Amino acid sequence: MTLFRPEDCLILVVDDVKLNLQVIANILDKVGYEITLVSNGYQALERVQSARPDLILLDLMMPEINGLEVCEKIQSNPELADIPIIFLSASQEQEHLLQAFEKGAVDYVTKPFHTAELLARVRMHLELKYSRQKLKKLLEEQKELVEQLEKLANTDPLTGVWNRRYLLMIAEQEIKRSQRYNFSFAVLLMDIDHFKKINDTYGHNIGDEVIIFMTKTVLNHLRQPDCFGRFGGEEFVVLLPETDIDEGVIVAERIRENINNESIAVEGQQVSITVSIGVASYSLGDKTIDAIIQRADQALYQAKNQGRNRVIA
Ligand code: GH3
Ligand code: MG
Ligand code: MG
Ligand code: MG
Repeated sequence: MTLFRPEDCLILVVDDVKLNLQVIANILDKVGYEITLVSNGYQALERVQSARPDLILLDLMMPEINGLEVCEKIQSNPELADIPIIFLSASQEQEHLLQAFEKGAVDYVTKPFHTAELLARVRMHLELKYSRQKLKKLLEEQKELVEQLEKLANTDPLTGVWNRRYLLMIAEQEIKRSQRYNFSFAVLLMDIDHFKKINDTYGHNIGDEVIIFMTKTVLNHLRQPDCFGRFGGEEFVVLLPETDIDEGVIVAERIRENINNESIAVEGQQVSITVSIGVASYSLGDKTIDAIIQRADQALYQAKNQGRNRVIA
């Protein structure tokens, strides 16, 4: 399987000897590669930036700055570092070869070279480069897919807020954090008052819209670390990290008041809802979230019993 066509590949050739440039250019041209030529290290650095070649054939011994320095400079730029550099050098010295690889070269070919061998090496390094790019793209796509799946698994489709699964997972994490650092954290359990009446009066679809509207109101009045989600039906939960029960009551009261004050236009009339909220907080000895939710549920039950549209801790 070929990953590239030679005419789509630009090869930069760097050599201070004009004849060398011509010979190499001829060889590459016959195969169909695109070529760009420069005759010193400074030009090479400029050309790499402006032309972004797919591969570089780099002479080692050049006046002013030599190939090793050029290679090092290119490699130190993250935007250019994935361009494969093949040294083409008259030097047979082991030390030069080792330095070239140390500076980040992918290969080292000595002059005079065999045409077929040079072309085979160029081809192999281009193939490796394109495989790396393909793999990188696949990994990015996979990462995106995983993120999408995670979002799907953790959010409520109607409102876009977190779902019960996610809320419980975060709550368990908060319990561990609270145990370790001796923090407190508050849980608000919120239920829309007489919601059946909204459904009975306006229909289930309008009921859905009212739920969506309500979640937006709540989101507008929460802090960034707070975790708000749908626990089920028209019941919602807010997790407040590093928050004690008194502060939790203040937040709950603010949410209750904001929902009470706002209304949504439905079929030409303003519909407003109220919520009741039960507040509980983590206390030493709580091993799972169930115990805290249970206390919040009892508080919510009392809020309903005492006339609704209120907060009870
Ligand atoms: P209370 O004040 O005691 O909470 O009265 P309520 O009428 O709200 O009673 P309850 O909480 O028991 O009932 C909730 C109703 O909410 C029943 C159910 O049909 C409705 N409901 C639950 N989920 C949805 C939903 O996703 N969309 C709509 N439109 N209605 C829902
Ligand atoms: Mg030279
Ligand atoms: Mg209700
Ligand atoms: Mg309910």
